Amino acid sequence: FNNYENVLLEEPEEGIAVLTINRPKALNALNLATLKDIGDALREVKGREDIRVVIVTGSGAKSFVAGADIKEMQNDNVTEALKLSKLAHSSFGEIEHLPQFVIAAVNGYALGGGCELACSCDMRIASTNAKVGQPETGLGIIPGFGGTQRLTRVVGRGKAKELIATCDMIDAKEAYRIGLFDEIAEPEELMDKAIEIAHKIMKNAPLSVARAKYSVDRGADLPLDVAIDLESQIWGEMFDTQDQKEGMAAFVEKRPKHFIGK
Ligand code: CO8
Repeated sequence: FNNYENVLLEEPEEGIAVLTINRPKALNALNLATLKDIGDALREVKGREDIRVVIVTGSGAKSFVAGADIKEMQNDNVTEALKLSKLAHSSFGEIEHLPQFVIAAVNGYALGGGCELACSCDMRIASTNAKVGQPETGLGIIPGFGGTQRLTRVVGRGKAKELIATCDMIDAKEAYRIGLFDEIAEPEELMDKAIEIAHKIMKNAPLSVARAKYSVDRGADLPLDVAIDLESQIWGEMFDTQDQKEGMAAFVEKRPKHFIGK
């Protein structure tokens, strides 16, 4: 992998990439340079077919991402603020466009843009010391990195509006209760838990995982009958893959399967 100034991109084991937001002195707050690095790193991962799962986390024990960089945007005018928001949308959008499955390992504060980054991932595992919230209305702005949209799709309209309007910072247990976090683990077990889930995903057919992710994400924004048609179309296409033949033959012949991603 390339070197980036504000993120670390590593492959701790074959098939798994870990993207660590790495500005610990600002609790991993997202400035323009970091948002650009996130997009570039994800585009690099997209080109690596051997990578099956990406884990996104923050550096240090305290914070996942403490939001957009308030000091950098403090004096922004409307045009500059829009540039920041557009860059974030393009970088976070890469996560949804990746064929790989993306797990957020939320290791501490996930505030504002941090919560929005976590909501862009395919699922969220958090450490028991994680804290999450959308503090924007207390700063005189609104969530601008997808928070009013993706958070709503994760927890529903009522909870999203409550979190945004109150600026409540909730703990991991409460975030788990409302479905914002899918799993919780002790801080020292967070990465192991993420990797354990990655291993389960990696046993399955790569194209199936990628196309199912696409079907869930695209379908969620379509009327049900259109979404069902989309699912049908993709389901049918899977019968034109070698992995469908392999997966079913392995079952019938009672032998281990060997998927090739084609
Ligand atoms: N931006 C810039 N610097 C930050 C940020 C941030 N978001 N968060 C923390 N830092 C810096 C602090 O300024 C401090 O730096 P220094 O040592 O130079 O003073 C350092 O990180 C450590 O932070 P604290 O001393 O504050 O640590 P505490 O343990 O006391 O507090 C908190 C931790 C509770 C996380 C606290 O730092 C905090 O409240 N941070 C701000 C959280 C926040 O409001 N985030 C939302 C930002 S807005 C946003 O994300 C909007 C996204 C959409 C924007 C759309 C634009 C168009």
